[in-house]
Amino acid sequence: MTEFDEQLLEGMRKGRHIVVFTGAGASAESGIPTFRDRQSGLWQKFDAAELATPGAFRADPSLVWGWYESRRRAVRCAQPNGAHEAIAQMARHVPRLTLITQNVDDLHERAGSRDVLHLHGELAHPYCEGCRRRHDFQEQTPPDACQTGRIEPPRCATCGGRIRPGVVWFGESLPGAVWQASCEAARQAHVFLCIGTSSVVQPAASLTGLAIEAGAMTVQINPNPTSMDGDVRFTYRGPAGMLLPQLIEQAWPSN
Ligand code: BJW
Ligand code: ZN
Repeated sequence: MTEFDEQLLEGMRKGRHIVVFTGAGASAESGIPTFRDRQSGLWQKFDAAELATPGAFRADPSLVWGWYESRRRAVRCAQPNGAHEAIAQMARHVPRLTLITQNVDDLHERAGSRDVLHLHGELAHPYCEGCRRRHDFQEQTPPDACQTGRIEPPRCATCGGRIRPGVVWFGESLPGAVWQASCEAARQAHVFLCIGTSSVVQPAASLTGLAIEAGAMTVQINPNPTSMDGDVRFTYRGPAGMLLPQLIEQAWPSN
């Protein structure tokens, strides 16, 4: 059992606005691989330049679409873990909670969080390259999670353009309104929690700096060192699915 600092617990009880900023580590205990973990990270096995850039999709659409489909299917088969559930629960204890995620899965929503700010898009919401209309999957039965390999991307029902994954690739801008709302929330946060992110991808990682500048109490939960170790006030080393429920229980004991 981790004992959280009393100053933090007090800050959470009194804070009128808590911002939670999550990365791939928040979904790791649901079986969704992170990007940069040494043994299991996606970028250990796959080349980001061949899969997660606009140029990669132009060069080999079926390779890229197939890879994102296999990840979307894996997410559909996964379940939210204790971290997602604790964050949804935290929202019930505070006047205002803003959840900002870099994750492209929907596990926060499936745990009960609402109005999640998805900085890097969503696997479930691909859109047309031509007219940018959202593409809806017509799935009668759960897709086969084991199917991998190349899949030809579907075509847009309106303009015939190619449908692309609904995520933000390297070199692309973040969705403007989501980014603006995230910066505003970070600047107004009383407590800012970074959960399961290596904090190396910009501009997302700069949100923590905005919160620090604005005087927020900053906290990090991660089993490994991160680039923010010297900057945040409280760091707790361990898996978020285990530590976040303990944090909630210590901040707002149930009995
Ligand atoms: C646990 C755990 C457990 C494990 N519990 N924790 C040089 C300097 C600065 C910037 C750049 C640069 N060169 C290029 C850039 C820009 C680039 C960038 O930042 N690159 C860096 C890698 C250097 N950024 C961009 O391109 C962004 N756009 C942009 O800047 O636009 C302006 C521009 C325009 C034109 C040209 C150039 C710039 C867009 C970034 C988009 C990121 N996209 C991805 C892929 C999304 C689609 C997909 O899913 O495939 O987003 S990359 C990937 O990284 C994904 C993630 O959201 C993102 C962040 O990763 P995250 O979540 O932190 O995961 P990990 O794996 O890094 O960390 C997991 C953590 O969990 C670890 O710390 C573990 O320890 C921990 N953990 N188990 C708790 N149980
Ligand atoms: Zn279209």
